[in-house]
Amino acid sequence: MSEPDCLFCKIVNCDIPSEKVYEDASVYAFRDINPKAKVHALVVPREHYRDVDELARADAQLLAHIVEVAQRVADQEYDGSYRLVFNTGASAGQTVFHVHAHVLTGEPLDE
Ligand code: DGP
Repeated sequence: MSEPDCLFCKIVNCDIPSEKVYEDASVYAFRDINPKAKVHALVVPREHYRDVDELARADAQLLAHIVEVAQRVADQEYDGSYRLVFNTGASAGQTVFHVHAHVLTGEPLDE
Protein backbone atom coordinates (compact mmCIF):
# COMPACT_ATOMS: atom_id res chain seq x y z
CA MET A 1 0.00 0.00 0.00
CA SER A 2 1.16 3.52 -0.81
CA GLU A 3 0.96 6.40 1.66
CA PRO A 4 -0.28 9.53 -0.14
CA ASP A 5 2.06 11.94 1.66
CA CYS A 6 5.19 9.73 1.54
CA LEU A 7 8.10 11.05 -0.54
CA PHE A 8 9.50 7.59 -1.34
CA CYS A 9 6.06 6.20 -2.27
CA LYS A 10 5.90 9.07 -4.78
CA ILE A 11 9.37 8.18 -6.10
CA VAL A 12 8.47 4.47 -6.38
CA ASN A 13 5.29 5.43 -8.26
CA CYS A 14 7.28 7.80 -10.56
CA ASP A 15 5.26 10.81 -9.37
CA ILE A 16 8.63 12.37 -8.44
CA PRO A 17 11.61 11.75 -10.77
CA SER A 18 14.66 9.82 -9.59
CA GLU A 19 17.73 8.20 -11.11
CA LYS A 20 17.02 4.47 -11.08
CA VAL A 21 19.85 2.00 -10.52
CA TYR A 22 17.73 -1.16 -10.22
CA GLU A 23 14.10 -2.26 -9.95
CA ASP A 24 12.06 -5.42 -9.76
CA ALA A 25 8.58 -6.41 -8.63
CA SER A 26 9.16 -5.68 -4.94
CA VAL A 27 11.96 -3.08 -4.68
CA TYR A 28 13.18 0.11 -6.32
CA ALA A 29 16.72 1.50 -6.03
CA PHE A 30 17.76 5.04 -6.97
CA ARG A 31 20.59 7.51 -6.41
CA ASP A 32 20.51 9.61 -3.24
CA ILE A 33 20.01 13.32 -3.95
CA ASN A 34 22.74 14.17 -1.41
CA PRO A 35 25.43 11.49 -1.93
CA LYS A 36 27.79 10.64 0.94
CA ALA A 37 30.03 8.45 -1.25
CA LYS A 38 30.93 8.26 -4.94
CA VAL A 39 28.00 5.89 -5.33
CA HIS A 40 25.14 6.34 -2.86
CA ALA A 41 21.95 4.46 -3.67
CA LEU A 42 18.77 4.00 -1.68
CA VAL A 43 17.00 0.64 -1.89
CA VAL A 44 13.33 0.79 -0.91
CA PRO A 45 10.48 -1.70 -0.95
CA ARG A 46 7.59 -0.71 -3.18
CA GLU A 47 5.27 -1.34 -0.20
CA HIS A 48 5.31 1.30 2.48
CA TYR A 49 6.89 0.35 5.83
CA ARG A 50 7.95 3.01 8.31
CA ASP A 51 11.39 1.64 9.15
CA VAL A 52 13.53 -1.50 9.11
CA ASP A 53 12.05 -2.77 12.38
CA GLU A 54 8.51 -2.64 11.00
CA LEU A 55 9.69 -4.33 7.80
CA ALA A 56 11.60 -7.09 9.64
CA ARG A 57 8.53 -7.97 11.67
CA ALA A 58 6.17 -7.88 8.69
CA ASP A 59 8.24 -9.47 5.91
CA ALA A 60 11.72 -10.79 6.73
CA GLN A 61 12.04 -12.21 3.21
CA LEU A 62 11.60 -8.76 1.70
CA LEU A 63 14.27 -7.40 4.05
CA ALA A 64 16.63 -10.17 2.92
CA HIS A 65 15.85 -9.25 -0.67
CA ILE A 66 16.83 -5.62 0.01
CA VAL A 67 20.23 -6.91 1.18
CA GLU A 68 20.56 -8.97 -2.02
CA VAL A 69 19.76 -5.90 -4.09
CA ALA A 70 22.38 -3.87 -2.18
CA GLN A 71 24.94 -6.50 -3.20
CA ARG A 72 23.73 -6.36 -6.77
CA VAL A 73 24.10 -2.57 -6.87
CA ALA A 74 27.64 -2.83 -5.45
CA ASP A 75 28.53 -5.48 -8.07
CA GLN A 76 27.04 -3.33 -10.81
CA GLU A 77 28.57 -0.01 -9.71
CA TYR A 78 31.89 -1.05 -8.12
CA ASP A 79 33.85 -4.08 -6.89
CA GLY A 80 31.14 -5.74 -4.80
CA SER A 81 32.06 -4.05 -1.51
CA TYR A 82 29.59 -1.71 0.10
CA ARG A 83 28.34 -0.20 3.34
CA LEU A 84 24.69 -0.75 4.24
CA VAL A 85 22.94 1.67 6.63
CA PHE A 86 19.37 1.80 7.89
CA ASN A 87 18.79 4.98 9.90
CA THR A 88 15.97 4.03 12.24
CA GLY A 89 14.15 6.75 14.16
CA ALA A 90 14.52 10.52 14.09
CA SER A 91 17.29 10.58 16.72
CA ALA A 92 19.37 8.26 14.53
CA GLY A 93 18.98 10.57 11.54
CA GLN A 94 15.99 9.04 9.77
CA THR A 95 14.25 11.84 7.87
CA VAL A 96 12.11 9.86 5.43
CA PHE A 97 9.79 7.40 7.13
CA HIS A 98 9.61 4.85 4.32
CA VAL A 99 12.26 2.23 5.06
CA HIS A 100 15.36 2.62 2.89
CA ALA A 101 18.78 1.00 2.84
CA HIS A 102 21.62 3.41 2.14
CA VAL A 103 24.14 1.61 -0.10
CA LEU A 104 27.50 3.39 -0.05
CA THR A 105 30.07 2.18 -2.54
CA GLY A 106 32.02 3.23 -5.63
CA GLU A 107 35.28 4.02 -3.81
CA PRO A 108 37.27 2.89 -0.74
CA LEU A 109 35.36 4.08 2.35
CA ASP A 110 36.81 5.48 5.58
CA GLU A 111 36.01 3.59 8.79
P1 DGP B 1 17.51 9.24 6.01
O1 DGP B 1 18.16 10.47 6.58
O2 DGP B 1 18.19 7.94 6.45
O3 DGP B 1 16.01 9.23 6.22
O4 DGP B 1 17.79 9.33 4.45
C1 DGP B 1 16.98 10.00 3.55
C2 DGP B 1 17.80 10.18 2.31
O5 DGP B 1 16.92 10.50 1.24
C3 DGP B 1 18.83 11.33 2.39
O6 DGP B 1 20.14 10.78 2.27
C4 DGP B 1 18.51 12.23 1.21
C5 DGP B 1 17.57 11.39 0.36
N1 DGP B 1 16.53 12.14 -0.30
C6 DGP B 1 15.66 12.99 0.29
N2 DGP B 1 14.81 13.49 -0.63
C7 DGP B 1 15.15 12.92 -1.82
C8 DGP B 1 14.64 13.04 -3.13
O7 DGP B 1 13.68 13.75 -3.43
N3 DGP B 1 15.26 12.31 -4.10
C9 DGP B 1 16.33 11.50 -3.83
N4 DGP B 1 16.86 10.84 -4.86
N5 DGP B 1 16.83 11.36 -2.60
C10 DGP B 1 16.25 12.06 -1.60
